[in-house]
Amino acid sequence: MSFRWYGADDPIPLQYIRQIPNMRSVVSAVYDVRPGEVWPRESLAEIKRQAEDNGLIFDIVESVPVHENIKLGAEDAEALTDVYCENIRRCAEYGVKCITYNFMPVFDWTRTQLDKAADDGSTSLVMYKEQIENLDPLTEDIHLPGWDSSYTRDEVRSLIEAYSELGEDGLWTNLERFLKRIIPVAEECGVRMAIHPDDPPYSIFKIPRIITNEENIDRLLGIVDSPANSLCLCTGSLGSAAFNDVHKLVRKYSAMDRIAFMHIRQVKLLEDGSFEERGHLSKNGSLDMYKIVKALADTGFDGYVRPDHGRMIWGESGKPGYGLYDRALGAAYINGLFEACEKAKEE
Ligand code: CS2
Ligand code: MN
Repeated sequence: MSFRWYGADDPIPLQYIRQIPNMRSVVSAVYDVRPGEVWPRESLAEIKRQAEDNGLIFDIVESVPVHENIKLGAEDAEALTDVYCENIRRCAEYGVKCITYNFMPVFDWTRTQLDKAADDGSTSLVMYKEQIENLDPLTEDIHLPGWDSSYTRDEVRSLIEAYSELGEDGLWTNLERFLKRIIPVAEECGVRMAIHPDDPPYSIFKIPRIITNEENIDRLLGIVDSPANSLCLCTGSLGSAAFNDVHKLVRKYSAMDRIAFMHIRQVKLLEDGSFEERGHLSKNGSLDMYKIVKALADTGFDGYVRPDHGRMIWGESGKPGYGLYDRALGAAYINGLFEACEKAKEE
């Protein structure tokens, strides 16, 4: 069981994280270095020291971001991939066993609102289709929550144009080249690379997205058939599209030992394809959490787990999706499901 921590700027102290029952690992990263640069050893040493001072282990990184020029296959892609490999080696030097990353062009997750209030007064992240469909990043200066605000409108426009031209095939080619370079390095230093699925798992604004469904995940895992080329299976991300049967995917890839890291979170799919993040319980959303955890227990999963995003509850404020309280409730719930599933196997 692990918990994401944003380092010194995170309002949640590691000491509180440690107090969550069964908490083992800190999921963190070096946040003050831009993609494409080498992470200073001192920064990694500092995260490790702080984790250990608080009785926790720093063995998961989320994320080492992939520079856009790698995804675009630009001239300096190879040099940037060398830097990436060096970062894998450095993380390993400090005890990291799993590195999460994603291959989403330009933007990480997409939502239209980060504080949608539910009936009980809790707030959560949502993505409403009609709000997205009315936006055009090529003509408007849009700032969706969570998107890298350091891009100017012109930069966003030229990136979007470059990716539309590249298309899915081009993106696959560049992912393939990247994996063939990084996976041997990861293998050598005992690290499992865990790719996070695209969130949501379909194209937005005509930007190609490829880590989206079973067929594409099979293709990804086939590029380098090694446990070092694995998934960060995010139930909420894959579950934001009706075509993904999440517990089936969990069972399949866990049985193949290709899940290094589980992000467990609930999502409620609405009829028009919109979705809302919800509390972790099965009855709160579209995903059957019992079936998901049972699939892991049945297949002998021994990778990392974290409660992914949580709602904001009990008056907490902070980074949307990353408060303490609801993620801690999520961890407690996931712990309970695991205990029940493991004990049932012994009976
Ligand atoms: C996501 C991503 O899981 C999450 O919290 O919102 O930001 C995720 O961390 C990255 O896509 C992993 O590279
Ligand atoms: Mn996730």
